[in-house]
Amino acid sequence: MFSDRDIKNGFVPFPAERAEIYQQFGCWENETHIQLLERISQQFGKQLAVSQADKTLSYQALYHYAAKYGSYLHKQGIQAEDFVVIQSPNVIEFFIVLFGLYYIGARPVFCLNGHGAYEIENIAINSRAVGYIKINMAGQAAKDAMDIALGFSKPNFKLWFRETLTSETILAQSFIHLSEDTPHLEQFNGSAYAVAFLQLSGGTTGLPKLIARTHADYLYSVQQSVAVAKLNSNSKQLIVLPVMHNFTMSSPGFLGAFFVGASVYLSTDSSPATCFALIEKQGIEQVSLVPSLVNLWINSPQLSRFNLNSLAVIQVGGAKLLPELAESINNKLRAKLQQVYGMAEGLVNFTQLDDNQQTILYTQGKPLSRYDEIKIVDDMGETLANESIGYILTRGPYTINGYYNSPEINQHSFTSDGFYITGDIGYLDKHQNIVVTGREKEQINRAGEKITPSEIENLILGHPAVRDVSVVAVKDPLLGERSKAQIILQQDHTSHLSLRDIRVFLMKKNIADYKLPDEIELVEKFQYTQVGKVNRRQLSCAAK
Ligand code: OOB
Repeated sequence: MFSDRDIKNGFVPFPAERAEIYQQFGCWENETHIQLLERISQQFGKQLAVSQADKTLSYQALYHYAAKYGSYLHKQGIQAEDFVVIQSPNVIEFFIVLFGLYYIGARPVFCLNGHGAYEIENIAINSRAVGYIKINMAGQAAKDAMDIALGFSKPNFKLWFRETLTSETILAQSFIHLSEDTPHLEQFNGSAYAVAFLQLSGGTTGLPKLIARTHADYLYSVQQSVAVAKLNSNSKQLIVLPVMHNFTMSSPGFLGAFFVGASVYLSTDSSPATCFALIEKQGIEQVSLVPSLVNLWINSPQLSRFNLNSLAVIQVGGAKLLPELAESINNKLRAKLQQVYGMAEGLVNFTQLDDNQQTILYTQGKPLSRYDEIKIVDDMGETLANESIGYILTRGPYTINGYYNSPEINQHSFTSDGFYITGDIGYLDKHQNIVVTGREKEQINRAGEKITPSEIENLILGHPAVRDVSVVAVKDPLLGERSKAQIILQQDHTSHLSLRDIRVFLMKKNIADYKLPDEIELVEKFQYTQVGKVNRRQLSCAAK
């Protein structure tokens, strides 16, 4: 069922006995992403698929352009099963590139738009990508292309196809050119059980881990999300979170909208003024937000200036939503809240739209699929009774069974019977709703964007004034959490080290902005003693 080549390259398949059950119960459809778009474009051809600023694409046009762009990529040498890193803001061209890749059976590797050359290079090497496509807002191209080029000059880096496109180039130039010159290629109809794309895990140690999802398992999660979010072909969805995040893509996300022929409206900026104007103008009904954005929106003076009556449902996820903030969605935005607790690794939970208020405000709901298994365990791995707090483990028809090409990490990220150890802490209430109460994994959740402290610590250790560093989460009223670097200076280092010094030092490494510490503190010893936290600088000296 699963491809031998994928497995050889590092994909961990579902174990046969569970795969058989999921298949028997009809979880996995035999449809790939491009076949989904093809089917929907036949059914809803003229319907608006996606719109951004003054640009629009009907389903028919999106499919048509995807075929064109796919043919162009093929002409450039990109083949079926090749991995291609893509990076894009929330612009309409992203959809053409995405489905262009799917059209020829190539596999996108999704990066966040904020990722710098440091992350992109590592991700490209780890995924063995053969191409990198960056889509920019108009006017940004030259600067970003140069940033990336800096990182790409490493000798072991063999990326051979690179393209930086501005919004203008794709639609206005490429396609006029393409429609005349490029031979039209047949759509690649590969297996639904093949790896469809790679996504990034928030990560717990070092660099982000790669998550390989198949068409069948991912589209199953989309189909279930559509049902629980009650989307239909008349729905109008606003996308304001980064378009390549798993939440935005599939819970229910734009794939959910596409699944039923609904219309997607993109916003390149998340400010209340821009988004409220779009909601009012287009009659938006559904949007997904992280808690920090809810906070920003409900406290905005702009709120009273717009008519947001069309807004029916707001999904909130990515980080813990506090009950007071949850309540304001109903009171101030006059929309129904649907809490979403999910992860790129798979498992997604939703509160139901008709749940009682208590459940909607205080829980993260139930898993998407009746075949999802959730276990709450103690330190010994023993399953706990309902309402007891413990580690959240899961397995099911759309949760990965191992990170891509990471056998060592997999040994401690999964139990021997195939449960993924989420690193989250919580409990199941008496109605089987999950409540996330905390986190055990080494991670900072900054407005829904995940930071791995050790990744930043390792970079900061490279600063000559730093003897040791510990990056920790600090509670923040707006972001939920912000990052703080506690730094012990070298003994002979008397000069002051400022936040700016550290940020400038890190910026030169081309890392994503959201990973830059929000504050620093110079300390004699670490304030928070964490289990297993050691002075790695000393260790590495001792090892020499
Ligand atoms: C989503 O996915 P990721 O992969 O960026 O992050 C997953 C982690 C979870 O393990 C948990 O620590 C945290 O983000 N998280 C939440 C949460 N939703 C995610 N923590 C508390 N409450 C929530 N509602 O963030 C993601 C993927 C799909 C749908 C929604 C979110």
